[in-house]
Amino acid sequence: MKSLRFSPGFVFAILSLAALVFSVPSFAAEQRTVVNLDNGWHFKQASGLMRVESSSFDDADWSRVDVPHTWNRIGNQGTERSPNTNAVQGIGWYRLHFKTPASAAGRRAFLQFDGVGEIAQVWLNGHYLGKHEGAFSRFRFDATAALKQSGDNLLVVQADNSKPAPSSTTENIIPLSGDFFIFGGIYRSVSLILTNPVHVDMMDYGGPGVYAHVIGIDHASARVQVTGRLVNSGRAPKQVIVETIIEDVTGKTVARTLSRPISLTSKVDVFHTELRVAHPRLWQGAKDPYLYRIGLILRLPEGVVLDRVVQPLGLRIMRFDPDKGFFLNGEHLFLMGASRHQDRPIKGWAISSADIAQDFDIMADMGANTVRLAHYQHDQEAYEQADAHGFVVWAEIPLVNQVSFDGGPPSPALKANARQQLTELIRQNYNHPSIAVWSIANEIDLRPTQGKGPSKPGALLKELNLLAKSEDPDRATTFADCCEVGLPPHVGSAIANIQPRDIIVGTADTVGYNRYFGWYVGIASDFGPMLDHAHALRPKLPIAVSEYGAGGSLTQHTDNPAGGLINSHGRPHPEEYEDTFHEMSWETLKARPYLWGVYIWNMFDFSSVSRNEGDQTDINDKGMVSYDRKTRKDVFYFYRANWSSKPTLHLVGSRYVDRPYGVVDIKAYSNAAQARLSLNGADLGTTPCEDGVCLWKAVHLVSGANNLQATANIGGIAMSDALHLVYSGSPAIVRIKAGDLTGYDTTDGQRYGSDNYFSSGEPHGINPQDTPADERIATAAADAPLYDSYREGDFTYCVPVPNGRYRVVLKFVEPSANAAGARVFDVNVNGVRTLKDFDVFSAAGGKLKGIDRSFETAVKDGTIVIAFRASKGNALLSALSITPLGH
Ligand code: GCB
Repeated sequence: MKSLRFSPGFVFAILSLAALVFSVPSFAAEQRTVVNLDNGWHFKQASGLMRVESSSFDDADWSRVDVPHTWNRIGNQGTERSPNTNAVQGIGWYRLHFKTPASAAGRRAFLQFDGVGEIAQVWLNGHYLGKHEGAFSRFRFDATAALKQSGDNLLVVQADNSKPAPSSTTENIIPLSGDFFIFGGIYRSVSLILTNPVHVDMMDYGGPGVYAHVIGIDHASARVQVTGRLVNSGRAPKQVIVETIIEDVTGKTVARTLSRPISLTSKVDVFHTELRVAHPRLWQGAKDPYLYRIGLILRLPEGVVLDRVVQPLGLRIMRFDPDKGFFLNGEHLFLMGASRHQDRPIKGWAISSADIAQDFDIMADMGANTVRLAHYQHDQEAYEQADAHGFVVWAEIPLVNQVSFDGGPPSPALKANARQQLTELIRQNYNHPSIAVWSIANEIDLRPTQGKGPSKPGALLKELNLLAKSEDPDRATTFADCCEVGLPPHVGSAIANIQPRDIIVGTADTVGYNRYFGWYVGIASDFGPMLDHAHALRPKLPIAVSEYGAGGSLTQHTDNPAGGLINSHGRPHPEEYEDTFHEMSWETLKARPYLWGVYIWNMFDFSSVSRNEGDQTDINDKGMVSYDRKTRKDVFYFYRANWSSKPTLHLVGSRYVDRPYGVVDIKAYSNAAQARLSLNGADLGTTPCEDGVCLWKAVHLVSGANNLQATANIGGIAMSDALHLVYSGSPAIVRIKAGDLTGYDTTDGQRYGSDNYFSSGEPHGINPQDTPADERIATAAADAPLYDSYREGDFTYCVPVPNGRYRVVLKFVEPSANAAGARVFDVNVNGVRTLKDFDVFSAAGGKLKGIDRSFETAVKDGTIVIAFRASKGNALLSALSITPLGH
């Protein structure tokens, strides 16, 4: 027997194995017994408690809880933190009394924890069983000696999610930081597993002890190599026979090996065998996620079954090509999907199987064929869902943002913890066919980019890459880079020379780029050139886009996403901005065949205590779907229209009911060739749908209720969708707040809509974004907020209004010039020069003073055209108001 080079996977409770058909009688009492320990815990969130593990400790006043459980509660609707928030990071205690099962005599006992945030220390009947550091992986303790032969047992767990800081308990546990909350508590299931003294290894980094590896597939057969770690905890060597079976989905045995009697000694023995599946049906992703099951059965030569472990088996070959992308079983597959975090409102990480299944159903419905399970190991059920749905998975460890607090190399203890968490990830998930890549880090080059000093992750990344390759030589490695030097224009280019700084792209087999052009940096059109540059720089490196995204709030809206500056780290986050961002980004990404995959950040809004954004608090709102999974944002349907073959027709903007403007563009996301629109029953005609978008321009709303209905025939299926809008304005009154994304209601009740009907110019604010409220400069004007944004440059407004005579009022403020003459421009209204050589500074009598100019004009062709042309500096405008004369 050789030692095991690679491993893990996942253990099925023996209780679920009834479907296996064996040639010998099975003796259930000799196999595994799994006792669920989820219910009836006592809990207290407290530090400084003494002797909690003792049976005499009084927990009468503690709360009664069941696990999965967390004490934290993060993230709420609204712009203030909810009083129900619990962001306390520290210690929580759990105590459980349970009875020794009758079948325990003479057997080994293991306590299994599927996930505890973040450090777990465990005592059974006062005996210290040990500590596990890391919030995401399954772990086990051998509890045989501590378990009572009969009667009542006391299990005590201390969970510690202290915030990582120098000298904290978590100072050497990854992640040291990250844009997600580390929930404290026993947030996944707990069980007691009883085995025969001769059993498949339970102590292999939480792995299943049975690892199947596809070594070759052709049309005639698939060869599967199986490694089993076999343990004999008894004193004397034991003769066993190892049977391995592959079953198809109906439970029929399609391959089988039976060993000669093997003598198991008291240590771990590693067993290898090879099976051949004739005429294999491949695991083909979403097209045909066909799963076999592989079972390893340990029995005595006379037939008594001692142990069985069953694992999923998918026969598939995955490959990455730097120019052509990803190949599954020899066929090209463009991986399109999103990242998923595991939390939900109120429950935090303590989610249910149904929650996990729902997440995968939602992703499948969007048409995704891949998922990045970010930024850490998810529940086993997530990987099972991926196997079953046919999602290709990016799996990763939580090595996020930094490897040390001071920017230096990681400590030996942190390195050891990263190695442990990577080994656990790989061993526990080795058998999932859906997993394509092991990711060893995320944005580990962020610190220098944020100006927080140097970054030295290089040596650790190399080490982790080697570890992943030695654990699993067949799977590719990757990591998500945020800030590689030398890819202009991008995050970090301005401080690219901060040294010492490790160059890390190229360390793993592939790389993913996390880039947010048009959100945190630059504009959406920077994305393509950046990717092309990266590809040219390293032509042999397969690259993906591991993150791109924009916030989208359900209650904040804009009439024109180009109308104002987005405040990426603040408020508002109009939903329509997220739509446009993704329309533009997807156009760029789909045109780059060398990318092996693209991952939207993120599938679901998720909690993060550093976020006060959009209309929520402590939530990152870049999801396609809301935090509670109840609302699919409009952008979800954009991707569904582009990614899924399911008929899709979705009118955009249903949450933006009360509209300020009477003339609007109506948009639907659809995979129809064309769609028809009606308004209050009147036909508005058909429009072609291109790249998933159907657009009806300049639809005239009526006063009051506007019931829009879109219809389309998609592959013979009649589809329709409705949109209800309200327009309570008058078509002859148009008020626009220039340079602003959401508009403003004046103190006397006039509604200025968000910037609209313009071409050219750039939006600006008087105050830089994120200026604290008490530091914001106000304009000296009657209604100052109306003047706090502006459009600047040479630009034109074409405002639709009914024919007639109008008063036009233009509102200005000089935001920056300190003297007259720096900014001089003309304004033409419907071809008539209305302002000549206008200088706001002079007219207003200084900087930051509001000044209005008012004119009359006549409209004969349904539009007022107002053109701004500068002769010195840039023209600008803060707001405009159009009202009919005599109004
Ligand atoms: C990133 C990080 C991710 C953040 C995301 C964001 O690059 O990898 O953890 O949540 O950006 O939304 O800023």
